Amino acid sequence: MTHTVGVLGATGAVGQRLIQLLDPHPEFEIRALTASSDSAGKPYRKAAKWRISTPIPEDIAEITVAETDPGAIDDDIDLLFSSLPSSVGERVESDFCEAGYVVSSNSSNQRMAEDVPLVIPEVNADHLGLLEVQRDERGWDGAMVKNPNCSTITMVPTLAALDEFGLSRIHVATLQAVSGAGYDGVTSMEIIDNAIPHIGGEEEKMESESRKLLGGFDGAELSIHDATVSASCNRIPTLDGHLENVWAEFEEEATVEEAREAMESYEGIDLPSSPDPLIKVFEEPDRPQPRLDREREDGMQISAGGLRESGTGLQYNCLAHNTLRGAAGASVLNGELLAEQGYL
Ligand code: 2RA
Repeated sequence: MTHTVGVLGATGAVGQRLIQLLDPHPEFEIRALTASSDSAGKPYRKAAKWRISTPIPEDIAEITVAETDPGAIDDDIDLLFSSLPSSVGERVESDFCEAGYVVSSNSSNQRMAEDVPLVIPEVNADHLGLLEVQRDERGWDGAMVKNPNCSTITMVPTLAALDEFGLSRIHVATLQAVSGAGYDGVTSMEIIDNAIPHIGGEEEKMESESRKLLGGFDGAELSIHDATVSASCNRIPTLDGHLENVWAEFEEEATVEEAREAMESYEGIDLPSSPDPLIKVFEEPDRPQPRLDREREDGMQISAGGLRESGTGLQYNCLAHNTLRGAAGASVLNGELLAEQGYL
């Protein structure tokens, strides 16, 4: 069955990636695009400064961009994907849900709200049950599901695989690509020969979102995971792909071999955009690397490697394509989960 979908914030970097992933898509058909009022009223080909290497799909190029307002789009849209800047999303996403739309959002606003499911389908698909609580509490006809920040998505599936040993303490240092900050082309050259520490609130996002994603859901309430998470986030001159160094400590002993086996055998989910396997584990200690490994499984696979004993736990590195798996692809997967579970 095909569902009609729209993209809120369709001219931005993640909005463009959403269009790339949704046209074509086996379950979804794009019918509406919105952007800021400067773009509204223009055909998409004129409104967007298209940065993706393949051309704008022909059927998308002529769609007239609407204002990001529930009154400006058709009400027969089954699902809206949102890649709005957080401050705009904070203001308007709830209006769309109140007006009856189901929203799968990459925007960071409300990710930690108690009645908003923050979901990576392969990790905590059951948290979608929180939508019943959301409906009762907010009185919405629509619904809102969020995916986490790209740096969080890169690490959490590997931690979910290792949680059978009882995660107790996690430290992580990130090396994040410039596309995560919206740098492109010539502007990204500004960071050559440099690295920028402490990049705008990423640390707090990783620390809080990871514990929510790994927490339990009893059908009515979420519990946050007990592990402590401590993050340091850095921007480096890579175009796409976030690489992360993780140190994990456990309640039970976990050997390198057991950890590798747990990651390799961690089950994915059967959705159109989910990779198989979810986690690729490299034997070579110098893999994964962004340029070599970010496009695996259409940019949707998580890679890990360099597993070794360190201090009182294990150390390893992980990688994901930040605008595909970490943003647009994450929202699309959540949309596929909503469809599969009958929310559309
Ligand atoms: C980044 N926060 O800085 C972005 C991605 N969501 O990489």
